[in-house]
Amino acid sequence: MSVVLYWHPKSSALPIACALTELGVPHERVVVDLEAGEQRRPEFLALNPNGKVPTLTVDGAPMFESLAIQLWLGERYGVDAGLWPAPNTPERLLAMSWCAWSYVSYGAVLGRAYHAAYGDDTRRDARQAEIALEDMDGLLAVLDGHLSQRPWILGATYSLADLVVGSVVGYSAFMGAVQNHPHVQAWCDRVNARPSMQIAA
Ligand SMILES: N[C@@H](CCC(=O)N[C@@H](CS)C(=O)NCC(=O)O)C(=O)O
Repeated sequence: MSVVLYWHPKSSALPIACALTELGVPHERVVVDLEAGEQRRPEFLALNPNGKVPTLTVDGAPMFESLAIQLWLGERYGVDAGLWPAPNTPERLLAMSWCAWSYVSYGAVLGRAYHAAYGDDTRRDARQAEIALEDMDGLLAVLDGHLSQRPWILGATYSLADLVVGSVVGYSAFMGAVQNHPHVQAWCDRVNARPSMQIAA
């Protein structure tokens, strides 16, 4: 199976490169120069009409959206690698739930907070940034409660769910909400210490 990751090391494609590494998937990485606008070239738009990285091709067939790619990697390679739960197990349900939580629920609030705090003049809004940070804090409190009962998202052992959720939550740490949640902070540190997370950004 030929797997190609179209990425840029300083982008949301980085966690996909980390997951491919963690799972030991042989793959090729093609840098898309976002500053030069390579993502808008017709040959790239034919793979991903959104013009974004990450984009993955599998035997030439494209897929996009980080969450979809991560879930597919878990299913295709993670079960064999012992890093993703088998189908039809309670752990699989939990893994999918937390991964969606990170990209969809937490990701939406993180996006709001980011644009309100650091966006261009048309989007920056101190009050909205404050509200979004409070919302992030509320979601992190839920994750903190979960991690106060177990060391990893699925329980006793590390899994791809930790890499996925940890990438999204870890990215948001610079905004200042993570360190208020000691279990989340300690877990982020453990996730980030994995050799697979050391790909240069
Ligand atoms: N929801 C998408 C977001 C992808 C995304 O926004 N990628 C950015 C890099 S972090 C990008 O390619 N931007 C190029 C552009 O918008 O021109 C995912 O998770 O895959």
